[in-house]
Amino acid sequence: MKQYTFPEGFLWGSAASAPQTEGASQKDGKAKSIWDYWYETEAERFYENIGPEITSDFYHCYEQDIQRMKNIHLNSFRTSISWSRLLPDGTNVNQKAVEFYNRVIDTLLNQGIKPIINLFHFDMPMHLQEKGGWENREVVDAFAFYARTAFELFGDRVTLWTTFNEPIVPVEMGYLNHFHYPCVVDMKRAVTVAYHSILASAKAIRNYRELNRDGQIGIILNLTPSYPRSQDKEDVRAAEIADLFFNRSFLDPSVLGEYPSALIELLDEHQLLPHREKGDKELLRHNVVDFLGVNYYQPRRVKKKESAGSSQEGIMPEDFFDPYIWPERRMNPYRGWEIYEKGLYDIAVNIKQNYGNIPWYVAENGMGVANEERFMDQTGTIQDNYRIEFYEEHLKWLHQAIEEGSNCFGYHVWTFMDNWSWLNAYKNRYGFYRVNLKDRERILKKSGNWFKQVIDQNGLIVED
Ligand code: BGP
Repeated sequence: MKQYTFPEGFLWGSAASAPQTEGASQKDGKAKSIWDYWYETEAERFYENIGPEITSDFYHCYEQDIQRMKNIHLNSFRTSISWSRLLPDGTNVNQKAVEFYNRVIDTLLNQGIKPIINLFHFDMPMHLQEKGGWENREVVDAFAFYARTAFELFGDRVTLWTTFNEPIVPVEMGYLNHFHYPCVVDMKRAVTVAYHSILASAKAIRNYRELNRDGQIGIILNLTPSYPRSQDKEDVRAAEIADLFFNRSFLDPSVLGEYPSALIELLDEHQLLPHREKGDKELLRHNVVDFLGVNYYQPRRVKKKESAGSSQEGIMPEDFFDPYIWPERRMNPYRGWEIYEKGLYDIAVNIKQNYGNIPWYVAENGMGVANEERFMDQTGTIQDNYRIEFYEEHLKWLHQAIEEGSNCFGYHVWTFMDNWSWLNAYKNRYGFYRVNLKDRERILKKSGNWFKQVIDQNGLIVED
């Protein structure tokens, strides 16, 4: 048997978000987010017409759910606050929301589960989207106000905060593709959205530091290591550009306090630079994160541009490279994502070598599988061995990185219980607990028990 022991005090837990778990989307004074609005107007865009109104009903079941977390020994849990629940009109605090988040935070703490609270998980309040969302610089200040409000209300007990989860996703899905509202396809506008998101993150960090709370603040990024098809110069260049657009566009300003000059040059060359104002550079330079959360699901493989022509919508990131299908790749066929465990190690090495070995944790890693009821045994337990294997292989690489000095302080899976997904609703299930859609009953899967053991051992004990 081989042991993979993790550092003392390692955070073992899971991640979630308000819009994917809370439900009660129109209850107790919550205003509409873009998701509520979009579902109301175009329900057919949602998988099986299932929208965000109920999701996994955490709003009503949080107490039992936190007990379930405790039952499998999680020592930490990340979720987000819903901006449109806390500040329905952008200015006045909704007391019902304060009560709810207070109860969630206090219950977690009473159970010995450390809360990590995120502020933005793709859920722009609709009244701000009507003003242009992240395209409008006023929204940057609206976010900073929301962040300050949350720090003031909950910062006495929450000591780990994050400003954004995967801020590149609204850019990619909502402004480069029509998969998230507002379904715009325009790279210039996408760049502005990205730029304003990073300004908003920096302003929130500044507010947090001004309040002098006893805690730390970070950002959660989905880092997709970019691998070139070959060491050929043009393939390598293609991978560098993909890395600039999809990783370094948020990683560098968040951790190093400035954009990579290669990204600025590239955007400038194509007249894509956003409008900047005096003081922006200083704001970024002085408000870097204390730690990073890294979501890792899949790598990005690219080759030099071989296919012809650009799209009708003008220049797009894909004009600089083509996707490359590695003949040896293994896929999660349900989600269509490559499984490449070593990617996690490569991320750790990159953070160590190029980002000052900043403290970081795996903020999401997981495997969504469709029709999991196929794997249910006579006792009703889903035998999700594929998920256990997925986690084990990632943990081995993570362990190696830590052995080599990576400053990783935790591992959070996506996710604790099946929850609602933006594009796929409840098609692909990720949870340690199955959520039965008829009555929202939760049933522990085999992987939940496996994780409990991992936590008890503070690592893996596996056959050599
Ligand atoms: C991440 C998001 C999560 C979650 C997860 C799984 O990108 O932060 O919100 O949804 O991916 O992806 P999906 O739900 O698309 O299968």
